[in-house]
Amino acid sequence: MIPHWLLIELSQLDGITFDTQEVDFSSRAQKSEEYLAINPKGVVPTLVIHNDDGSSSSYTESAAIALLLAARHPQANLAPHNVQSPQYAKYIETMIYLANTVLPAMRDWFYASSDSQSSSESTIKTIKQMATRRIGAAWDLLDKQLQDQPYLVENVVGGEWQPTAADFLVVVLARWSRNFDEPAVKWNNLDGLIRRMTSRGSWVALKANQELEDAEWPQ
Ligand SMILES: N[C@@H](CCC(=O)N[C@@H](CS)C(=O)NCC(=O)O)C(=O)O
Repeated sequence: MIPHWLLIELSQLDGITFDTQEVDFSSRAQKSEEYLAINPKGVVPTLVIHNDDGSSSSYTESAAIALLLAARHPQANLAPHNVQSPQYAKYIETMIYLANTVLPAMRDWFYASSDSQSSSESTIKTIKQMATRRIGAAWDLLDKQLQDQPYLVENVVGGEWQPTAADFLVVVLARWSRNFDEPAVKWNNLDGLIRRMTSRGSWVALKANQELEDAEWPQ
């Protein structure tokens, strides 16, 4: 979802073209020989970039793809421009925090049974509890980071705050928590960010493209 959303954003602002290909989990297409050739981890997402010389390169890891897209298209202002600035450092720190802490905890929550290869209800419950605790602690921290500012990282262009790739990524992660006992929208500042980000035209296009079953999130 994160590469797709950013690509829609870039195609609107920067005129880049892309297409998407669904990976059918029900037939385990993510583990097929053909797919493993472009992503040996056997997971989504994969970004394939067609190079000027006719070759193509594939890239994996959702947060890395987000960083890459932001860096390759500076006109879209998805990252602070000055790599020497404290704002850029905060941006990288936030992206790594989301990738290192929140994403793996989400993976643990959703894949508690298959990744642990356990059918023990108590094992699965413990994994989910640990993941939930980590995710809640992350929402606390990110909510504080949003105190008195509209986006996670100061990225002011022409006098106006612009969202960075970190804001797009956190909203995707927040959506995954929508059916948790404590969804991210329960944190006020995060809720504000989610509403700001999901009012973008690119989110509306993403929802239509992905035919999201819960098109009404956030309620
Ligand atoms: N660290 C990877 C994790 C990717 C991941 O776990 N993707 C899930 C979907 S959200 C997946 O492909 N699951 C299918 C599987 O594990 O077989 C990333 O951030 O790109």
